[in-house]
Amino acid sequence: PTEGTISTIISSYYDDQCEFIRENLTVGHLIGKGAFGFVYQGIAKGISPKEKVTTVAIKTVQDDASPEEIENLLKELSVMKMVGKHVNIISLLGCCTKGDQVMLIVEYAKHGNLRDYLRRKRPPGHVLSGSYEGPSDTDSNEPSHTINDDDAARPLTTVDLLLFCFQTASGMEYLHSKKCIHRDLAARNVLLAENRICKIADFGLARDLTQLYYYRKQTDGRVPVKWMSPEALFDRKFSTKSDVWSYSILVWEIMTYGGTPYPSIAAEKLFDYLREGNRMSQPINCPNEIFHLVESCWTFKESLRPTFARICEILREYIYGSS
Ligand code: ACK
Repeated sequence: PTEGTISTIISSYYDDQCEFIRENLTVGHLIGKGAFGFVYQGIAKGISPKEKVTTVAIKTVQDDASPEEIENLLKELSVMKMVGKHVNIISLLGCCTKGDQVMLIVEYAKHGNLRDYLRRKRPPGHVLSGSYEGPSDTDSNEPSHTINDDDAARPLTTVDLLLFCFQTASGMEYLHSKKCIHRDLAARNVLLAENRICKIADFGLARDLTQLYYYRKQTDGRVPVKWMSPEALFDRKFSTKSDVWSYSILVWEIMTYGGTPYPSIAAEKLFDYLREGNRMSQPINCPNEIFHLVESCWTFKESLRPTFARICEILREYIYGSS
């Protein structure tokens, strides 16, 4: 790959409307890294009309990234632009494509990912529904996100958990209305912003789900297959309905304060396990009505699963009452 190839790719994505002046962006500390690249915290001057400076998250790729990796980041940028803004999704604030490095500037979520947040907030002595997977990996570490929030000290109630379910469903309803399928909905891909607002992240990522690595156990013990519907798992058929299945696993994660799904089932046994009709059990604090909803979302036959519009309706009624 030559310099020329890369700059041609970048310039084909150039959009004046979205471009942010590089000099007004200060890149701060690293908050996340993965196969995709790096996420930094940063400060952007004048990016929002509401304030002089805004704390932002900056997504970028390694210095030695391949043209393909750069293009994936630019594709993510296009999807984010196409999707637009909703309170329950991480929105795009701008991008820098002019300099030597492509950077996506997105909303900053101060509490980090929902899974680790729930684990940090797990009430002492909380009994997991047969899914205890050892001490949570963040228990002894201070999170890299600053938590001196309004509400950080307050324990989570069942209503808070149900609000997380509702907010993520609202974000997904919006995403689907924009013809975007997530394909990797899980608590690790939901971020928590100020005032405990859930925001769906990484919906624009290009994912090669046909790759074998996706089926292998990840180094941190998470097995992505456990969020995948049977038809996604075996026919690579991703749709709004496979997102609904993943959502049922997400709700289960929320109600168990970040429990690990099917801890005793090996990834390669999962399909048979599900086909035989086995599912996870009802978390202790999960109300019956909500568990019925979860069960409808993990119906084997995809056409019988509800839409996110219907899920939102049910949750809204349960949380706020029908009036
Ligand atoms: O809990 P975390 O630090 O929160 O772990 C992940 C990590 O980067 C890899 O995705 C963090 N992260 C990603 N995007 C954002 C964002 N927009 N705001 C705050 N943290 C983010 C995430």
